Amino acid sequence: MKFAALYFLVTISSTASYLCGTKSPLPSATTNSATTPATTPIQTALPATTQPVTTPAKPETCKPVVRKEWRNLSEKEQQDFFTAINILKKAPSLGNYDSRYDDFVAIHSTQADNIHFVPQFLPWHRIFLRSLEVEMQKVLNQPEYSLPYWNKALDWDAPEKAPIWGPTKFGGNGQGENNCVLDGQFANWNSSIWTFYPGMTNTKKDGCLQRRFKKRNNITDTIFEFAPPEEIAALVNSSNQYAEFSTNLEWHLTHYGAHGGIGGDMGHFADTVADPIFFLHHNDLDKIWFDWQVNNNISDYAGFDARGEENVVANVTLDDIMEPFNISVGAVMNITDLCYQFE
Ligand SMILES: *[C@@H]1O[C@H](CO)[C@@H](O)[C@H](O)[C@H]1NC(C)=O
Ligand SMILES: *[C@@H]1O[C@H](CO)[C@@H](O)[C@H](O)[C@H]1NC(C)=O
Ligand SMILES: *[C@@H]1O[C@H](CO)[C@@H](O)[C@H](O)[C@H]1NC(C)=O
Ligand SMILES: *[C@@H]1O[C@H](CO)[C@@H](O)[C@H](O)[C@H]1NC(C)=O
Ligand SMILES: *[C@@H]1O[C@H](CO)[C@@H](O)[C@H](O)[C@H]1NC(C)=O
Ligand SMILES: *[C@@H]1O[C@H](CO)[C@@H](O)[C@H](O)[C@H]1NC(C)=O
Ligand SMILES: *[C@@H]1O[C@H](CO)[C@@H](O)[C@H](O)[C@H]1NC(C)=O
Ligand SMILES: *[C@@H]1O[C@H](CO)[C@@H](O)[C@H](O)[C@H]1NC(C)=O
Ligand SMILES: [Cu+2]
Repeated sequence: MKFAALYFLVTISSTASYLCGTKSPLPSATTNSATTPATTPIQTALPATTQPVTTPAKPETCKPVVRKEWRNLSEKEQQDFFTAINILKKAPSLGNYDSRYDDFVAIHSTQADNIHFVPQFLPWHRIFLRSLEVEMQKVLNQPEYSLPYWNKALDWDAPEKAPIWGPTKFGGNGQGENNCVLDGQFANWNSSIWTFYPGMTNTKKDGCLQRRFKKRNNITDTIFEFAPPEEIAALVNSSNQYAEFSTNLEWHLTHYGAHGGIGGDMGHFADTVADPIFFLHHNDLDKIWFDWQVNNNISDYAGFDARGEENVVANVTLDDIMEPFNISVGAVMNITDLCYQFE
């Protein structure tokens, strides 16, 4: 038993369109207001059950945006990331959360048990990142804006020295008893959100953005090693079957090492998205998957459900709809259909 199958009763709506050439108006909060009577503390946090609607169609015309590695961005492009995320952090929630940004935290938390240790792990996180990218384009009013990725392998032996942690960038390790992030562009962020931890009771996170670096060689403010580039190459080459590759990636140091090594919110299974570094980390994983797809088989999708006592073959197809996005797995296999590329 890897973790208990607990579910949040929350559903967050984001009616953005993720595909090329489709209109994506920012929905008004009133179309998503809660109608469910509250009976428990968790349910009082519920937004409506309205699902976003996207059309899993082939793209019309679009010029894919080009996602770049963090250190390949200009100063302005880096600042655009912080600007957009901080706008979303101040924008009103479409549900009953702290902000529009926290809606994204809640979407992941809500779905956490459906999207990990199952074949949907990679496609779900792909559409999740794309949905944030579309929101960032809207608040920046820059249709060409692209979500950067962090090539963690470049910093594998001393991840805390990566330029991404600069005091005018993401900031560094958490400080004090609560490991609160006090520097960088997200300094003094707070979130309050119901979440759960596998096998434990539902918990309310209510407080600061937290990081708690897992020390390397017991040295303060260092981060335990990530996977070096040759291990990423071996991972991409580790199987020509999606079923095996997906499992290999999810259980690889390049995935869990960043969650556990950065720690704090990133180390939490469900509310990990509370730290925006999550998006650059998972974008790196998305690129690794796409590299695999190009080298192997872009339409391969199968695998195991490893959530229970033992792994069982998962009953999945490319037609499966990913909640709450109302888009099929098949519609996200080729990133060009989602209107982005990697540099
Ligand atoms: C999901 O999208 C399909 C079209 O692809 C649409 O027919 C359906 O009504 C949508 N479902 C919801 C719940 O919005
Ligand atoms: C960074 O940009 C340069 C020049 O635009 C390009 O040659 C290089 O491949 C890019 N690096 C990465 C990691 O994409
Ligand atoms: C976060 O909460 C602390 C303690 O309640 C408060 O001092 C601080 O102003 C809050 N920060 C933001 C950005 O709301
Ligand atoms: C790590 O550091 C702590 C406190 O400085 C010390 O008590 C502990 O013994 C150290 N552990 C190792 C493995 O060196
Ligand atoms: C990938 O696997 C092939 C065949 O097993 C091998 O020839 C190649 O060297 C491997 N590449 C890497 C980067 O490990
Ligand atoms: C993805 O779709 C684009 C546009 O249809 C196509 O040119 C490209 O070959 C596809 N990629 C793969 C790996 O099949
Ligand atoms: C790619 O994967 C699909 C779906 O599993 C399968 O039908 C197809 O035969 C595979 N193609 C190759 C070349 O292995
Ligand atoms: C697989 O899922 C489909 C669609 O939900 C269902 O009809 C079918 O019975 C399932 N097969 C097995 C073996 O569970
Ligand atoms: Cu996740």
